[in-house]
Amino acid sequence: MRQFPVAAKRRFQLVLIKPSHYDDDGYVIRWWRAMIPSNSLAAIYGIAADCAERHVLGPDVTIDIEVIDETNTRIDVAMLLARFRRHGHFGCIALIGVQSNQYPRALDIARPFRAAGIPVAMGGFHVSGCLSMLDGRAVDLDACREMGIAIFAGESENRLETVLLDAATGRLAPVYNFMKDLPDMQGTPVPFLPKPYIARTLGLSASFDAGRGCPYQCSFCTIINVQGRKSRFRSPDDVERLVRLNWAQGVHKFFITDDNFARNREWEAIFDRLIELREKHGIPLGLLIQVDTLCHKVPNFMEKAKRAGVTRVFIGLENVNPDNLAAAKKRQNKITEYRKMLLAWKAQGIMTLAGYILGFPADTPETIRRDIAIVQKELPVDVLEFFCLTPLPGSEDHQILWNKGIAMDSDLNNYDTEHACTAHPKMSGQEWEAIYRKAWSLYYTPEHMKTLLRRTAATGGPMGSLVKLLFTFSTTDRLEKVHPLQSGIFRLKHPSERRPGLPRERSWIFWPHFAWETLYKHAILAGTIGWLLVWKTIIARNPDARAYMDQALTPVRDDEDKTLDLLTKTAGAYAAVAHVKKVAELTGVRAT
Ligand code: B12
Ligand code: SF4
Repeated sequence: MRQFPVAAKRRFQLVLIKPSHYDDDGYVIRWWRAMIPSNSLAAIYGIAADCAERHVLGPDVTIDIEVIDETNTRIDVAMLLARFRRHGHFGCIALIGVQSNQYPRALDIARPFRAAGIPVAMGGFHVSGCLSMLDGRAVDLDACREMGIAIFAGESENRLETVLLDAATGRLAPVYNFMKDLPDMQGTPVPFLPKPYIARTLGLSASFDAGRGCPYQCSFCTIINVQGRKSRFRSPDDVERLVRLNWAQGVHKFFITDDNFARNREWEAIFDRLIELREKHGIPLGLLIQVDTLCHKVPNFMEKAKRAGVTRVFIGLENVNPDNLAAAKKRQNKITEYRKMLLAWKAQGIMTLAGYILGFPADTPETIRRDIAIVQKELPVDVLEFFCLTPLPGSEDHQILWNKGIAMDSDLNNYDTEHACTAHPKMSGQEWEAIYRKAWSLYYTPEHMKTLLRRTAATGGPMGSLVKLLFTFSTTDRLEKVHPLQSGIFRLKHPSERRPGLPRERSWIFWPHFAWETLYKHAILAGTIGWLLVWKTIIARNPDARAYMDQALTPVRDDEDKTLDLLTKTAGAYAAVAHVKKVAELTGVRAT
């Protein structure tokens, strides 16, 4: 717990909790070490620490800040209740960055604190998305009102202190709605977490959002309706400040969480500053960024990304069928550009991770199998991540279904992009979820993992890093039944953390089962890592490794519209190629 000492008479207890959610058996998803740190927590911690340093509750009040990320830490409710009692309930439980799938768990966490009369506030994408797109009560927001939890919609830069003041004076409002007033980010407190909290995640990396907002209009997206379509950004000075703050505690790897860093209006100035920090000041930056499929067309973007220290890039590929992309209003994704873009990242030696959504209107189990095979053979992408198309509260898709009264899953815990939450025109819910689960093993076959290692060896990419990713992405859904983005090392469970309403398992059944499950999973994990390391060594030592070539690595050719399955297997692909040719004819620019 961080304390900000002065000659204080009172100590305000601010407990920042990022809730996890329940797995399919009803247990909280929690790990000894979670995979990725929570940027929402880092953002609020930075703002709260600034409030504490400025003594926003008065000169005689110290703010004690505690951070709990439930994906890696068990919430000790009894200990927290005792602490609040010691401080005369002077404080607040802040439920941070609550997504729709985490909303039921967040309410369950809040219950004992509200019962004890402790102020509780909640923010994040569920409440913000609902207030942005729906009537202010949907979906399930009345549960907060009934329990007396303050809802905070919008962004808390320059606003958190209002909430803290209200909590300190026992006057928390039911709703704080700033959705129509998105703040500028420049000069605001930067995201930051002290090292002991970062150490509870793997790889000692931190995170920050260099900007918010995306210009596109994908119908499944919540981000544009919560953070807006206009690009807002931190200044290069802000970014330097947070890099130096982290470097001072030995942290130099960052996940830049902008949904589309290529559309951050300040991307170049930010990269330039990061390049300076890396090349002139010797900070060994390692960065993961998220971009769109047209980023290779932004002059200098990829070259500067490399120099700034980007080692991994996440791309919202989403699908290879243009009919599906059009249905989701994701028209900026041009399948005719996919190979150029992915080859350009390969040329920089940067690994690509692509999101792939299953359950668009034209999808069936058969077309999904076909499309995964096309990706394996023809696209030089390293890691593919699958998601079920989900009407996330806050998205246009959800708003349309809600307003039309079309049935959707009433359990928000399932809105984790791993479950079928509404009907599909061509697949039953079971078929959809079955092909989602199957997709992981269809892509991560032993043969394809060897191919990915060969491609990386041939292009001089980081093989050790690829092994780590393949290990995680090939095993997590199969063994843990959760998405790799929610994963970690050594799954922890406790009988007391089962979802209310489900029976509590007896200890003599629960613990032997847990021990057996853990042993079994770790035996498979050990086998997989061993297998990957053996193949990495064999492939890396092959004297012909650099000469390896296959369809995916082949440079883009003019006749691909006739030879590639990617461009010939669907009516949408034909139309996309015809469109590119027509534009080329009219403008005189080469078609492929
Ligand atoms: C980085 C990220 C991740 C990271 C880290 C998680 C995190 N939240 O930091 C990782 C990779 C782990 C991740 C995983 C997942 N994610 Co994610 N993630 C994001 C992303 C890109 C950025 C989050 C972020 O840092 N935003 C910036 C912060 C500052 O914004 P914020 O959280 O909204 O917080 C601000 C305000 O809301 C407010 N606020 C927030 N909480 C509180 C509390 C109080 C009391 C107050 C006063 C104010 C307040 O103040 C903050 C500062 O202004 C968002 C999209 C986005 N643009 O936000 C998706 C997003 C949050 N993720 C989403 C999803 C679905 C997931 C997964 C379920 C995907 C999966 N199947 O694995 C998992 C869940 C795992 C988990 N444990 O969270 C969805 C949630 C949609 C929804 N309606 O629920 C989003 C919106 C993306 C999308 N597809 O639409 N994610
Ligand atoms: S490109 Fe990404 S962030 Fe932008 S609207 Fe589409 S899904 Fe949302």
